[in-house]
Amino acid sequence: MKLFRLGRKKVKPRVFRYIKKKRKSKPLHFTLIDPDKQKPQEAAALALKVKEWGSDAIMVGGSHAAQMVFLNDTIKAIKEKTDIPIILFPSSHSGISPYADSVFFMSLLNSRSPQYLIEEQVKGSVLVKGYGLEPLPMAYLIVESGSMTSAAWSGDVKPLPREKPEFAVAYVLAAKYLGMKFIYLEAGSGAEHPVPNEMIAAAKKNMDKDMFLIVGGGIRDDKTAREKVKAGADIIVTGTIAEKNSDMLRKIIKAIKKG
Ligand code: 1GP
Repeated sequence: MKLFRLGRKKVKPRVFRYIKKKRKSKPLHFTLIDPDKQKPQEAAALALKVKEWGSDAIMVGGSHAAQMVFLNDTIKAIKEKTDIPIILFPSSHSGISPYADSVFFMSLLNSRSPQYLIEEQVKGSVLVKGYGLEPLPMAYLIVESGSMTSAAWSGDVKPLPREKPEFAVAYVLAAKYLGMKFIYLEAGSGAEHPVPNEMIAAAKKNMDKDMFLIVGGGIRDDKTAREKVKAGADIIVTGTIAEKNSDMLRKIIKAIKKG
């Protein structure tokens, strides 16, 4: 089949509109589920729980390329249990599944490797079109967080120094001028320190009104989540805390929704 014939149906920006509409009233919380970490049915049960607690979307992905079969089965199981939007968060083109609603079509802008800057995207673009997935254009930026995280190591990253928000701003401006709608400041899963508030504030100040700032990595309590929202985050992502302390996750979501 010729490439231009793939996915001819026009993809509606449903998830983008959903995020935009929800953000008008409150900041958002996304739950990251790594398909390698639990069985599909457990992931589905978690998705159902977090939706009840007010989480706005499920991101599915991880730093290690999950086996396709786990990825697909996890997404299908989540879909059976809940109607919460499922956004792929792929670490390579093999993290793209036809069963999701949309995909963070992301470039790891502070990677030193062309693989994460553009090569995986070139391979993935054909899948996104063929599967009819809604792409959400995102700049992914990894911030120093105390020690080497899997994301920084696997992505061959030059992490943004914590004390230099101006470096982050330069990347944010580049992403804005390239037309990206989401900026993800990432400390890395299980990070020792989350993204600094000053960096969040500086990034947000330099973004357009129709752009969204995502912050994640190492957010383990409600006070920290609230601080990040106050500093300017539109969307907070948590992953690890769901496995460790679901009561705290509930508190985190509540704190984010206070605005
Ligand atoms: C990783 O930012 C996310 O991409 C989530 O991090 O697991 O530390 O919550 P945590």
